[in-house]
Amino acid sequence: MHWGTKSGADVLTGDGWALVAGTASRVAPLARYDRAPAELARLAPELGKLLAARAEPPRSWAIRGGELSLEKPVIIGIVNVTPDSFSDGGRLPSADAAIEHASRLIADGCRLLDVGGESTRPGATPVPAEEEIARVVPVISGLVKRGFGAVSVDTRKAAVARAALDAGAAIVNDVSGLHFDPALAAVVARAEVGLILMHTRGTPATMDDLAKYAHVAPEVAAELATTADKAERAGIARERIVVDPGFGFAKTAAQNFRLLDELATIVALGYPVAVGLSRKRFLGAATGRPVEERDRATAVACALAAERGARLFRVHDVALTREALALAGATTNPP
Ligand code: PMM
Repeated sequence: MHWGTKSGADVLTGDGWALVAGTASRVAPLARYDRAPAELARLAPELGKLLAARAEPPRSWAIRGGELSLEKPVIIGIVNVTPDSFSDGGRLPSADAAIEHASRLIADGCRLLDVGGESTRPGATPVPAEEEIARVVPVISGLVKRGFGAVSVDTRKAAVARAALDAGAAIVNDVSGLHFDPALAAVVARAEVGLILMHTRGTPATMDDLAKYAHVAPEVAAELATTADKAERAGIARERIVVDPGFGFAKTAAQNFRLLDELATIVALGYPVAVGLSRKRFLGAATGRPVEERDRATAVACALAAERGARLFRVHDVALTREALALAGATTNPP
């Protein structure tokens, strides 16, 4: 009753039940774990799904120099130039090898290339900014020079983002969700580029101990909403922001599956949603497959995420994912 008065919704209560009526924007706070009254917190995931089903997700994403259409799913091809990434570390030792690999990803149908020079797997050792710049800049400028389409830089650091943007990157993909480097938001705001804000807690060294949630999807949604507010207050336009729930980051296998199932709660925030499911450990927990044999599970997981409203898919195997997404799309929108 008290919540209803405060939010402007109409509430009718009886013995053990309540009827709440109001516009979607008035009722939406109930889908937010941090806003709903404690007794109603368990409603949040269901309400999030309901609201997401009726939400109009953004149809395009403002990146550097234009818009990326989100009418069709966007596959982001992974180009890791790290000697120690958990799934493909050390496979791309030189800039030429990375560019060659990227050309195959483009041929397979990805619309964006994500170049990363620092592994963020649990317990990974941090890389100094100069080293990270030396790894990613030659690759980014090579890709831009060849006209391979939009390139994003996977970094938590303002100095690396600045160097990558100078080399022609159109998007910054920050796995720390603006928590690691306080100077990063201003770099993105000034350059007027796209931004992916991923959810995590702590750092790669501490995140596994922070995987504690009462309700994972609404809590991740609430934390992402706070991060996106912070980005907007720093001068980054709302149309430039994509959110990502951060599969495998500060989440147990069970929490990752619950989050995937309840992804609509994240979609309900109103930003385009990206997912990074590729080869992650929780896929192995369900399939028993080692990391190098998880591309099929990745493709299936992407189709499930697409059904729940995700629009961008960061993967290693572009061809398989493209096929899975084509099937998911045809199921809701027959060709
Ligand atoms: N995962 C990894 C790295 N960067 N970026 C986004 N936006 N989302 C993710 O889930 C994500 C990411 C770790 O995976 P990798 O070592 O295979 O690149």
